[in-house]
Amino acid sequence: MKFFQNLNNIRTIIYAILIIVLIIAFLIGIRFAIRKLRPDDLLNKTDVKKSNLTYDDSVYAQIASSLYRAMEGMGTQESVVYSNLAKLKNKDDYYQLIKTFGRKENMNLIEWLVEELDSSEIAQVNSILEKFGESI
Ligand SMILES: [Ca+2]
Repeated sequence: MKFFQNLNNIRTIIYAILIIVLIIAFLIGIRFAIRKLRPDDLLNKTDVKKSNLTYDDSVYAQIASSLYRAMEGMGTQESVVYSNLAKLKNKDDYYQLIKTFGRKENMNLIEWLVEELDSSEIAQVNSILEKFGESI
């Protein structure tokens, strides 16, 4: 009798462990799905009209890397952020920059700006992006 009770207990414990493992696997799966979707979604949705672009690809790459250098690590060089964003002349320049910037440390450009800037600095950025009807 005792043997069968013990067997039942072991079976219950094994089932409990299996269920916990399944729940953890499920949560990890959801996390990955969210992480993969969120930034890619934004990058994929932004269609760029190549004919509207003001600059060569290399210029967007330069702007993207200056922005990243101004924001990465401790503090932020806000004036570098403003002056680089001010080089954008239209929506397609902006979208091209977002695409070129891609993801750094798993964040896209807009996520970087929102994370690095306070509300008055975001207002400053929005006043730059406003001329072609964009905001962060
Ligand atoms: Ca920083």
